[in-house]
Amino acid sequence: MKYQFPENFWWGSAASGPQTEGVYEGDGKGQNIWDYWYEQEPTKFFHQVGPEKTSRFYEKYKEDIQLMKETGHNSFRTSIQWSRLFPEGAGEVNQKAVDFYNAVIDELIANDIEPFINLYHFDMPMALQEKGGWLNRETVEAYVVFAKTCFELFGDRVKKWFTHNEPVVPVEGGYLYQFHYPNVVDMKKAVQVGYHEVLASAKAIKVYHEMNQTGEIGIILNLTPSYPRDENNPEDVKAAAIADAIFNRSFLDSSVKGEFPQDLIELLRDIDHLPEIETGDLETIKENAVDLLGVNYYQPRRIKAKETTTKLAEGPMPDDYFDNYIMPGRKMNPYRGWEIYEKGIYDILTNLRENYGNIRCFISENGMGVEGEEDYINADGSIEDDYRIEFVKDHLAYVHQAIQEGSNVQGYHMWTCMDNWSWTNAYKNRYGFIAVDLEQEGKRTIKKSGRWFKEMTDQNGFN
Ligand code: BGP
Repeated sequence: MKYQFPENFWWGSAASGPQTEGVYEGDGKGQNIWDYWYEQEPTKFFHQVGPEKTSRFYEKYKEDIQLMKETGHNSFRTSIQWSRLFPEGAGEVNQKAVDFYNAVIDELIANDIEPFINLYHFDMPMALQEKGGWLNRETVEAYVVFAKTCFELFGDRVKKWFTHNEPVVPVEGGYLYQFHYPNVVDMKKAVQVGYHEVLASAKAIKVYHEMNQTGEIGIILNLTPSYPRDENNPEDVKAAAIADAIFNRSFLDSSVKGEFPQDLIELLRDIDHLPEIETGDLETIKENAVDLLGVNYYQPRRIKAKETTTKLAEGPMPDDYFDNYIMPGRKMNPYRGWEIYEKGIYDILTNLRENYGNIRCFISENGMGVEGEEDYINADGSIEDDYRIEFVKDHLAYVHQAIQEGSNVQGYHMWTCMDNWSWTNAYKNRYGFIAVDLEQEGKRTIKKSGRWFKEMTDQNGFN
């Protein structure tokens, strides 16, 4: 079968400033929570490569953009590091940061690669985190200034903006399950943090539209379809709906429909965990829905009704409402511990078509992290990552099916272009189309998947 995609489909990859740039304390960059955490606990991170180095995009961006071209990109997403532009989170703009992001944007455009720019990718400036980070309402206002400054500086050339990448992750990681700084367990705080992220997003969208900018602004969400163990068991179905409300609809409904799901509101009210809301907030959220949606998809969530009574923490936790279910025989990515379920991507797109006004969307991340890719290396240094090619094809086949059925899907971005530094795995799991050799100053080599991607995008599809 031939999988042909619509004309002008966005093909490319995604990355983020903190995971690729490196150079902390260079050219005036301020500290963010990852720089700080790494300094405090370097052994927490594999391979001892921290965010101060990552993949050296700051110095190698020109070379990297050539490699993007060679691997068939017509678009590329990265983020502007808040702590690079505003070293203190607010106040003075760092001119060196302006110069750097201008140079990156111009280089992308000169190579016919459309820049997609995200504003927040887990990287709270430390100066703001010390005052509570997203818990503190002042951070929302500082974020709006940051966003407005970015639109003013780069909006003449950047036409695709995103307010957040995966806003649920700082909530889960920082305030529930301890894999992001500040590494606490407190569901009430988690709710407030999530609420402030939603509010900040709506306020940035409002500013963007008030400035009469000519592009579009959206949000990038990691959607994890929530499947009940037994569709005929009402208890399993109910548990799966709660997981869906907490992890998906919390941000999806508020971003696309401008309102929070009623079942989530009731759940939070029952445990006295509703966030602090100021007059006018809900109107701002209602009136400033996104123009387009980025969907990051890696894995589904399998859920069953609560059987175990184990408590994870003193106070309420999401897991008090459901158990995660390990489906027998499921296909796994053993390195990352994530289930590979290609049809999940189709189910998400169908849900968006049927229940979210068929909002214009694109796959903004999808990918496969693999440990020990050096085992697949050729004599010429390239990497035979056929499994990655299969992974992309299998997911794209479902994207194609959704498009045939009317889904409003505009593109597909892989995570990621260059192997890059990851929050909890450093360089253990490699995701890139292009290998980065840490022993050789970050030397780049295109993997087999990168070459395949070029052929595929040249034909705008595959067989
Ligand atoms: C997404 C993030 C990315 C990236 C990716 C891979 O959730 O948006 O920043 O890191 O996941 O996950 P990981 O690096 O944790 O394996």
